[in-house]
Amino acid sequence: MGDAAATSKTRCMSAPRNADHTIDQQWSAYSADEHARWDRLLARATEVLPGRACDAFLASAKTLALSKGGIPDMAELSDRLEPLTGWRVVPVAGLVPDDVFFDLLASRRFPAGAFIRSEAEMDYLEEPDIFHDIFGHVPLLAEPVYADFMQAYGKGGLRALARDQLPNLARLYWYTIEFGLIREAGGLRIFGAGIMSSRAETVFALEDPSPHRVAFDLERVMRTRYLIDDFQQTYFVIDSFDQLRDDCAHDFTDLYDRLMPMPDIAPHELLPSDKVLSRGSLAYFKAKADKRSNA
Ligand code: HBI
Ligand code: FE
Repeated sequence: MGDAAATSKTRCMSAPRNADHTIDQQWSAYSADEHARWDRLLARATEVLPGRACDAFLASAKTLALSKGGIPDMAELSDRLEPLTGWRVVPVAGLVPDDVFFDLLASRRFPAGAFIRSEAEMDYLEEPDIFHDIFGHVPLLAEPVYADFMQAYGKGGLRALARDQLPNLARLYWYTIEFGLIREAGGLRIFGAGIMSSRAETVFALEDPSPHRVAFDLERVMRTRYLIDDFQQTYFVIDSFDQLRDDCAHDFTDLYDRLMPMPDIAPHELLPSDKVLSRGSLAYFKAKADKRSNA
């Protein structure tokens, strides 16, 4: 197969890799189809965001002007982002090892998959692609408090790895950076990148009666298991990015020790101590489970 026919995924996989796992984005090698796919993904996701995405996300997406149409050039985008918060976006071929991921975040570099999903994966994909990573994650990196939180998370990740406590910290990432909600003056909004880059989950997370919506509590979140292949059964709601940054500013060593003997919490479980903003019916999840058991 010649280069012209290669997909961006195969190009990324064969690109020479630097010691920090970054690669050359090879922006000029994306096909017209791939650029058009980005534009379609962006249009579909953006349509549902006004009144649903948090203010900082919408404002920063506008300030950063992610691309001039088509797949963004990460070096150009980084040149606009860096003066704002010191963050840069660096191209990678796909998932990078945990230690590499945390090292990059700790030095204010966000690794973004350089490939774009195939037509068959428009609504769901297993490995973060450039649309999820750039559209979902990068706008909030222009928000100074969120930007500090992400770096603190990277440093925390390096400490957690050294102590074998990654599962607890990964849950924090999942329920905030990927699937977090925030309470704003106008009402509940999304800020998590996993929701942001999924049109269906954007609507589900805020408007469907099925999931629980519970006030964020660091310990509670760190004990809660999550689903990786469906909408979330519980969404956690922060009051501000200051809350996240301040909660994550310290070393979690004592916290991990305290959590160690405590049982995990199931994704759908509510605790008497929870500050429940809305109790979900779980109807969507029950219907799915019924369908599976009848099959
Ligand atoms: N690599 N490219 C990439 N993107 C991620 O989000 C990512 C990763 N490697 C590891 C990783 N995430 C996890 O360690 C964290 O989500 C906890
Ligand atoms: Fe992500």
